[in-house]
Amino acid sequence: MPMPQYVKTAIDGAVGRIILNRPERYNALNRAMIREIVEAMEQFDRDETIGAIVLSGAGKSFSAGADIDEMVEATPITMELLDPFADWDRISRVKKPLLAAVHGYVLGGGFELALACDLIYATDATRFGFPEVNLGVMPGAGGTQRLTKRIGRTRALEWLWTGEQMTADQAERFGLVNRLVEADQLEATVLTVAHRIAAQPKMSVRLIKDAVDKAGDLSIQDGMEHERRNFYLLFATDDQTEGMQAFLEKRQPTFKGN
Ligand code: CO8
Repeated sequence: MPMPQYVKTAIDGAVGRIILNRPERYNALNRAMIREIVEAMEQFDRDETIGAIVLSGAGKSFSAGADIDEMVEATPITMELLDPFADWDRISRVKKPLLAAVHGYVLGGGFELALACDLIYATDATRFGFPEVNLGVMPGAGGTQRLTKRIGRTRALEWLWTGEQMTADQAERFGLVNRLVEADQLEATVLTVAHRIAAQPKMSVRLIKDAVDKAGDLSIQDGMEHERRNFYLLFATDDQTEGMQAFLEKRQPTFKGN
């Protein structure tokens, strides 16, 4: 794989880190950058030593959205042929927890990238928004769908139509972020959560994400049947034996991740 140009990656114990690294453009997402982000996610997803993946942005902001320079000459045909969203779609196939630590501007495609993550931590000065309408377009990487599912139709429409920026407080009130913290606490906070999750039995974490994802698509009864199959499957793991045995023996469990 060629050296990534727009992202930095790092491994911090059992946590894989992906840092958007195009700060001079507010981490505007060009196609190559999205591919690098997705490939880094997939690499960590395959790495047995990694239990959680943290995404963050270098410089003043998480991301000001898709790279407008790259889109300005686009036509429906060039986009159909380039199929830029094929890479975005790969994000929803990542099985491990994805945590986004966002600050500064989280706009357009940057907001969509954060919404594609499982957990979002933000600073109290973060600004969220979908300004695409101001450019004569609209979100294309899941924004209308994910925002609506999270905050409801009427609220979503107002933000998407006006293109206005949402404060961190509003985002928290709408349930879009897990926690707001001071800027100098963001990295420590998200890493603490990521390490906590990464230390949990890996198959439990994986099948919990799989079951929770089904809650958005399936009827309650089908969702519960899916959940039950995942529950049964966990009884095939050593971590289930260890977790329950440790409880009965009144000791801390030692999980092996299988
Ligand atoms: N694309 C390209 N360049 C950008 C972007 C962007 N999204 N955002 C900022 N930049 C560049 C600026 O052009 C500028 O470059 P230069 O120094 O060469 O002039 C540099 O970053 C710094 O930006 P500003 O001078 O504008 O800095 P300010 O502090 O004045 O403003 C803002 C910061 C508010 C973030 C402002 O730059 C801004 O409004 N940016 C655009 C935000 C936007 O409209 N985002 C939505 C883009 S469309 C989208 O995301 C569609 C997603 C669908 C997925 C698409 C997949 C193909």
